[in-house]
Amino acid sequence: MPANTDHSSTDDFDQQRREAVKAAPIPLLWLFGKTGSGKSSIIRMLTGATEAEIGNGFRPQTKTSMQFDFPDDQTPIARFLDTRGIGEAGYEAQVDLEAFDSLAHLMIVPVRLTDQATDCVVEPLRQFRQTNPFRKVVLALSCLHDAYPGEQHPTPDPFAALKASQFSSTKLSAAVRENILSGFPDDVLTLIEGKLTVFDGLVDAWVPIDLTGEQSGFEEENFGADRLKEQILNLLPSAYRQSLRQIDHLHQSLLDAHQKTCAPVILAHSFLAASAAAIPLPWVDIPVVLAIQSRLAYKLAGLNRQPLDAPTLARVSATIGGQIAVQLGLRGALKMIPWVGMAVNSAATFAYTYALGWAWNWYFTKISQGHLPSDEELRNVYAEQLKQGESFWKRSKEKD
Ligand SMILES: Nc1nc2c(ncn2[C@@H]2O[C@H](COP(=O)(O)OP(=O)(O)OP(=O)(O)O)[C@@H](O)[C@H]2O)c(=O)[nH]1
Ligand SMILES: [Mg+2]
Repeated sequence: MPANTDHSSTDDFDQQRREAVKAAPIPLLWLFGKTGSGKSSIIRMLTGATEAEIGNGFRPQTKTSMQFDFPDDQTPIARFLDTRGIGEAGYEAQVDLEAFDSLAHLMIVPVRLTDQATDCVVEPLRQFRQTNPFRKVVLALSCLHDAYPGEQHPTPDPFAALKASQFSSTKLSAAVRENILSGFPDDVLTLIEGKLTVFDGLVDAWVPIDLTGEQSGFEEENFGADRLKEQILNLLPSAYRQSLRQIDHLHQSLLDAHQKTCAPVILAHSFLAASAAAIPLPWVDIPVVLAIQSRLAYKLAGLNRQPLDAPTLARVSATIGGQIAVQLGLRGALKMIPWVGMAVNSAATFAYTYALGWAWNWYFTKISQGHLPSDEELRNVYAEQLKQGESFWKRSKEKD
């Protein structure tokens, strides 16, 4: 087979990758809240990324806003806008609005329950709402503990008895106060009602949260996290839900810290490969999918602190993917390979990339333990993960 690498220069691939990212349904969540309101904590809770990863990943957008792409900006599955300087001199909401209005799919507005100086959030929000009444907004009433310092949350969580629709109303009925939320002190409920009144007409749902984090001494360190996720999924345009759902699903099923680091990387590449395969443009074709897959292999090598050379890449990929030519230069030859028909299908490309990623990850783990996996072992791991990838994709599609 001819290996004409000139077709697959890095520039060429990068251009195609950028187009694939543009076409992929990657949710962009706009966090709009004062400093210390809990924006970064919400990003951490939703993605499982560490504080350092989030801090290092921010890229400046406007004068007062930054974007964080998860797991990275090359192959993102979710994007977050973090607005800073709200309530400070010189903050210009109009500038952010112009920059993000057409991009953001959902706004999350964290407000500390006990914060009484909320005009600086309410006024820009009113303006955003007038300009774009269709984009949904979630009010996250954060830091509940500020209202009952040092005490645990009531158990069982009284909010769990509220229906999802009751979080879309900005009124707490007397019946809800007395029958459902009576475990909270009266003044806490009054604070909540106060906030709901202030944000009446400006938000589509509200969620009480308290993301105290580990080592805080609280029994429930992520109070309300699931409710917030549920509201975000409810309010996001449906095309954008899938990737967020997948992050969560993965995190729930992975206990091992190393796997948790690799999982978003595998997921993001699988997602992007699936998007690239779905783009109905002649230039985003199989080599992009292959390039994304080999980039994934290199990325996983890095995360596992293992070297990866071209012969190993070729050997392992050929073993686990059947008779696949992985060299990026085989653009012409690839058209003749039987599985091409399969690879242009998004669902199959997702599962295929997902399985490849986990098989690579398993391979590097074994190598680091001093064991060179046999072809058969690799094929078994790959086959098992292929099934997982298929059901993963199916499950997250079914919920829509
Ligand atoms: N108890 C409690 N603490 C929280 C909550 N959310 C955030 N915090 C804490 O409040 C502090 C600020 O939270 P961040 O998430 O960094 O706030 P931010 O909005 O990103 O702030 P800036 O980056 O300064 O704009 C941190 O020490 C958090 O641990 C919450 O819901 N409950
Ligand atoms: Mg922050």
